[in-house]
Amino acid sequence: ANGKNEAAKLAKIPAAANPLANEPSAIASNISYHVQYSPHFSPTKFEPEQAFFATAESVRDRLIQQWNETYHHFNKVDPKQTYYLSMEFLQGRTLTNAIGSLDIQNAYADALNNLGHVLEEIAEQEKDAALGNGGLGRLASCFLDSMATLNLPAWGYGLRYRYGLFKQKITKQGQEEVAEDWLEKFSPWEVVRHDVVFPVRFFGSVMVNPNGTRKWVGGEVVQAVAYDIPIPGYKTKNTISLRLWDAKASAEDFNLFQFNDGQYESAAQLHSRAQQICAVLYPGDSTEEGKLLRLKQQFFLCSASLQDMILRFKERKSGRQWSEFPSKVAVQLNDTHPTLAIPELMRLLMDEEGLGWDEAWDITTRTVAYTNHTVLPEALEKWSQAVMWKLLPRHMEIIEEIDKRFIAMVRSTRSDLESKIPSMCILDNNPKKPVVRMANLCVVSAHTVNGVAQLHSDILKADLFADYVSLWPNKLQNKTNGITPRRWLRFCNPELSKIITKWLKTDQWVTNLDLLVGLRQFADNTELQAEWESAKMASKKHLADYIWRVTGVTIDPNSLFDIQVKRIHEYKRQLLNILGAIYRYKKLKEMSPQERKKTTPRTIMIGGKAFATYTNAKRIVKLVNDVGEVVNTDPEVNSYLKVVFVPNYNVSVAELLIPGSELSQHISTAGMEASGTSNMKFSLNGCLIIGTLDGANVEIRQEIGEENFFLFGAVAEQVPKLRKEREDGLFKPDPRFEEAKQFIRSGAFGSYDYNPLLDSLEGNTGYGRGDYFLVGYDFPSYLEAQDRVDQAYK
Ligand code: NBG
Repeated sequence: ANGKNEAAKLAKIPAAANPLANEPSAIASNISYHVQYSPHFSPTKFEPEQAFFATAESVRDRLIQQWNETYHHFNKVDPKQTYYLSMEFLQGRTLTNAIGSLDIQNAYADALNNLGHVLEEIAEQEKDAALGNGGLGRLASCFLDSMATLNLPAWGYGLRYRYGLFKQKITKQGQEEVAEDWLEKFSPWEVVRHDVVFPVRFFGSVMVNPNGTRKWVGGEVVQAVAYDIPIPGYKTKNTISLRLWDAKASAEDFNLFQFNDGQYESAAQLHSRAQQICAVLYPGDSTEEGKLLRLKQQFFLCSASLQDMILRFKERKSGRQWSEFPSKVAVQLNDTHPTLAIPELMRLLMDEEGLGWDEAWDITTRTVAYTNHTVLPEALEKWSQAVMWKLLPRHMEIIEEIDKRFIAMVRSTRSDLESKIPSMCILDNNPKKPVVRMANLCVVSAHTVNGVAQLHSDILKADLFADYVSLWPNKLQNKTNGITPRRWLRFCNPELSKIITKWLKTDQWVTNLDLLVGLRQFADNTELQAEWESAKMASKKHLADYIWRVTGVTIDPNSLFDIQVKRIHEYKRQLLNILGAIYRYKKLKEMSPQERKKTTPRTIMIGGKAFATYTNAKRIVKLVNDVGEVVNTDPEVNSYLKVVFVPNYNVSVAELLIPGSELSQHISTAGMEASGTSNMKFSLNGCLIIGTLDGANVEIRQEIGEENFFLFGAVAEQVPKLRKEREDGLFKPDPRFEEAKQFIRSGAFGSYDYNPLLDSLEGNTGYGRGDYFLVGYDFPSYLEAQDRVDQAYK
C-alpha cells in the first residue's frame, strides 16, 4: 500500500481556509484533519484502512451540510412526507456513490493521490452494509436513491442490525455462514441522534379507564434510539435520511442491587434482552423464541417510526388538525413485515391522542399503503394469535375489531361474498392453529396495494387477492420495480457510461434513462461498436482478475461470460443452470478435439447465498462447487467451459460482476418470481438475457427487444396443469434431462450424496416434491435457448 507511515507528513498539510470546499487541496486538508482529530487508530499509520475512514468522514462533513439544509427546508415547507418502512435495506458501500452524487469524485481522486493513495483502493476498504436478504432489501435502497434524486421529501425507516446478512464461506462441505461484522470498527456514515429516543412497549396488559377508553400498560419497555444515514440525491442538494433504530434499556433497568450481590447476569437481564432485538437480521424463525424475536423486531420498527412521524407532524405546525395527517404523511409498507404499523397507528391515535375509532380508522386507512413482494405461501406471514396476545395485547384487540367491522361491512353491502368471508377475513380461527393473516390485514386496511411487476400484479388480482378486487376494484395496482441507474451503471461502469455520454452528447441519461433510446441510431456505427466492445472487455478483465483473487480459478476474458447471481432458491432454478452446465460438459467430453474447437467457449458464474436451514439450496451450492472443481481442472475441456461459484455474493460483488456480464440467467419457474430486479441491472450494462416469461422479465423483454432475450420454458398459465400431469405420472422426461441427472448419480462430481437433491426432481416419492419447479419440463427448451445463445455469440 502507498502512504504507509505517511501520517507524520499529514500534519504538514496546510489547513484549508474552507475545509468543506471541493478543491483537492481543501479535501486533502480535511482528510488529514480527520486523521488527526477524529482519531480511531493510533496516530502513526495512514494505510488504506485509515485513509478510508478519514476520507469517509470528510465526505460525511459535506453530506451533513446538505442534509441539514434539506431538513430545514422541508420543515419550513411542510410537504407531504413519504415514509418507507422496511425491515431490510441492502445499502452496500457508500463512498463511491456519495462522492459521485456530490459530483466530486475527481477532486477526491486527486486529493487522495496527493496523499499517496488511490481512490479505488480506498473505496474497496469499505464493508458492505448488508441489512437485507436480497431483492426486497435492495429495492428499498434503490428507492431511497431515487427519491433523493427526484427531490422528494422521503425517509426510510429500518433497524440497525448489529450483524447483517451472514458472510458466505465456501469449504469442502459447501456453504458455511459466518457473522458479518459491518460495525466491527464503526460506520462512518451513521450519526446517532441522542435526542431522538422513543419508548417501545412489549407484553403487559390492557387497562380500561373509567370513561371506557383503553390503555396498554405494564410489560417491558425498551428505548428506540435513532441512527441516521444520509442519502444524497444525484447532483442535487436534496439529502434524505435512512433512520435506523437501535434498542437499548434505560439505566433504571440495570439492577444495581443484584449486581452488587454478584448476580451479574440477572442484573443486566433487561439490557441483554434489549440488545437481542437488533442483534441480527432475520433470526431463524423455526423456534418459538425465534418467532417472538422476529415479531418484536417488527413491532419495534413500527412503533418507533410512527411515534417519530407523529412528533414531526405535530412539530411542523402546532395545533393542527388530525384530519390533516393523511395529507402530510404517507406510510409505505415494504411487504407485510411492518404490518403492525396499522394497529399501532390506530392505538397511538386512539389511546394516546384521544381520537375515536372512526376518525382513527379514516386517518390510518388514508395513510397506509402496502406492497406485496411474493406469492410463495411460505413467505406470506401468519402470526400465531397466542403469541400476538402475549406480546401485543392491545394490538390484538384492535385487529379483532378491524376484522369484526370488515366482516360486518361485507355482510351488509355484499351478501354475494358471504362464502368468501372465511378466506378474506384477517383472523384465521382454525382451532388447531389460530393465526393472524398479515397480508389480509394489509389489504383490508391499506388505501392501495401493489404488486412489483405486471405479471405478478395480475396474479395477485386473479388469484391471491381476487376476492378483494370484486370488493375494491381500484385498490390493487401494479408498480413494476426499478433500480437506480447511478449505482448500477454510472458508478459501477464508468467506462461504458463515458461512451454513452459521448454518443448522446449529454449525461442527462443518468437521471432520465428514456434518453438511452438515442443510442439506437448508432447501433450499426462501427466506431461505437469498437468502443463498446473495448469497454466490455475491460470490465471482463477486471472481473476475471477478481475471480482469480477470490477463487484461484483463471477464466478467459474471450469466453462468453454467463452469470446467474441471486439468492439460492429452488424456484429460481440454479439447478436448471447447473444441470445445463453438466450436460454441456458431458457433450464436450464426448466430442473430438476438432469438434470442440467449433463450440463457443463459456464461463458460467453462479453466486448467491442459501438460507442457513434451507438444505436443498445448500446442496445446490455444493453441487455448483463440485462441478467447477471437476470441469475447471479437466484439461480436455477447460478451455471451452469453466464453472465458477462466486462466493459471498453481495452488493459490491454485483457491482463488479454486472459490468463484465454478457449473458445473464433469469430462469425462475413462470409465475413464481414476483419481479426480479437484477435483470434490469444486467440489461443496463449491455448484457443479454436468457429467461422465462416471469416477473419483470416480461417488461424487460419489451424494452430490450425480443432479439436480445433468449426466451424458453412454460408460461405461468400452464404451470398448474403441468404440475398435475407430473403428479399423475403423465410426464415423459427428455432423455437429455435423464442423462444429466444420471451423470451426477454416476459420481462424476465426487462422492457427496446428491440423491436427495436429484430425487426432488423425480415423481412424488422419497424426498421428491414431484419436480414442483418443473426443471424437467423446461430442460429441453432451456438447452435449445442456450444453443441459440452460442450461435448468437459467434
Ligand atoms: C422479493 C421477490 C423478488 C422481487 C423483490 C423486490 C421477497 C419477499 N420478495 O422477485 O422474490 O424482485 O422482492 O420486489 O423478498
